[in-house]
Amino acid sequence: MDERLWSAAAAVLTGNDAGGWTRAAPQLYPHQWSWDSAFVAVGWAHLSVPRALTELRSLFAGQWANGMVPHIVYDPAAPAEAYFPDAARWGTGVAAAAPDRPTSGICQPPVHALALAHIAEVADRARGSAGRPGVPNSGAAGPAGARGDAEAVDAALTELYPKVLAWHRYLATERDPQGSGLVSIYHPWESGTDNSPRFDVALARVEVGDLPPYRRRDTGHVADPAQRPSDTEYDRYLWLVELLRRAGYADDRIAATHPFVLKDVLFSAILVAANDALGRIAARIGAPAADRAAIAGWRDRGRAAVDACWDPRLRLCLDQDVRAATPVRCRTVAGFAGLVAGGDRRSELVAELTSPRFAGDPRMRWPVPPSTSPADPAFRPRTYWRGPSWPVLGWLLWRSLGEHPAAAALRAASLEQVRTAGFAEYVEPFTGEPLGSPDQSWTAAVTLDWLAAG
Ligand code: 2M8
Repeated sequence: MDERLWSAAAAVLTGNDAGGWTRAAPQLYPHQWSWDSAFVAVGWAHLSVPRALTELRSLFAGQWANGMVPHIVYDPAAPAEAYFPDAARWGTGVAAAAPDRPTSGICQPPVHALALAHIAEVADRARGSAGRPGVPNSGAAGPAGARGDAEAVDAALTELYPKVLAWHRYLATERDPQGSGLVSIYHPWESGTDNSPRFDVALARVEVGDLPPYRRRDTGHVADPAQRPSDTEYDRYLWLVELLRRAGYADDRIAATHPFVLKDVLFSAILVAANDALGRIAARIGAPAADRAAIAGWRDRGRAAVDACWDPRLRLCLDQDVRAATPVRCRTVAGFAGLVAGGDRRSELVAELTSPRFAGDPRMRWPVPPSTSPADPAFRPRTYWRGPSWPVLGWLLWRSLGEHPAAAALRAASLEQVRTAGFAEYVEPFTGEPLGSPDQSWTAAVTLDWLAAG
């Protein structure tokens, strides 16, 4: 165990702890982001199981009545100018929204059930090894009670399970009215991979109308504004927000009229893995058979649909652009959706992941997957989701690889990367330069999990 790295990662989570929830990053992202908070809970589990559960509880306090978990739960105590778009810009005072929590009006990939199942596993393991020195969260590593006793964990699973189920049901129905197994997104921010080239064609079709004026805040928090999305992209992002707001965040209206609708293959794959995890939780707490059948049905339907997005030429799974009725042909990390969903393409996808088009590019400082392949014409090594590597996505792929030998190599390379680049939001893949925000919570969280797996 690398004690120094462990303590440094723990210090990032503690430093970003706002009391029951964790800022995604200290300056750039001063609120609670949905999928960040799930990854963060994975890390917290190794420090304190109760704190990890609180992270998810506080996020789900912002859940909407229709089941949607909003992508940002705002800190009402943070000044409005801390982040743009601020809560007011979303105009989410609609019937479905949580009454007492300011939130955004869109969502992000559903990592939460994975986090919840992970917390329960860490708690089970820690109880099995209680007090063994050097075993994270074994009683030796955390404050008294940090392991979470069995009854408290089961009570938390029982409390959170219906909320997670409602969230998955929302995605499987409102976001997939066709029953295709693939989730529709209405905004690149919903993918979590905001300005990935995956969205270039669909975003270019968006004609910006009478957009209320705004001032960006993000570019002031990074060393070089060129590391962030462009102003043209931002105008379109804000225009999409405006259209969603004007549609009252009503999914049926949006599905019929919104100019940007994509079947997001990575989001859909994460939902498959999350349904797998939710199925395990449902069995553990003795949930009704009808729930368990629905969860298994969503999982199987999603897995088959992700598999059908396979493109034999690019050797990746592709998003589907609903408005253009075409697959989105580009090489990005989202193409490994089939690994995350656990379908039949595993060996082909591992071969592609480790090929010179991705982690095996000999120019890479460490063999970790870049967000966009250097073989893609849109690749930019320093620009946000267009090339840099994101440790958190490396973690998602690592976790999906299970016992495959490629997993150990990816873990080792990722740990080398954080040892050198620190807990950066993203990393220039060739030079290893840390980019974006320092002390990004989810980078620290996945580091804890990688270390605990050693
Ligand atoms: C980034 O997204 C936000 C908008 O949601 C932004 O750029 O302002 C993305 O990397 C997203 O995936 C992440 O959840 C968020 C906070 O880390 O930052």
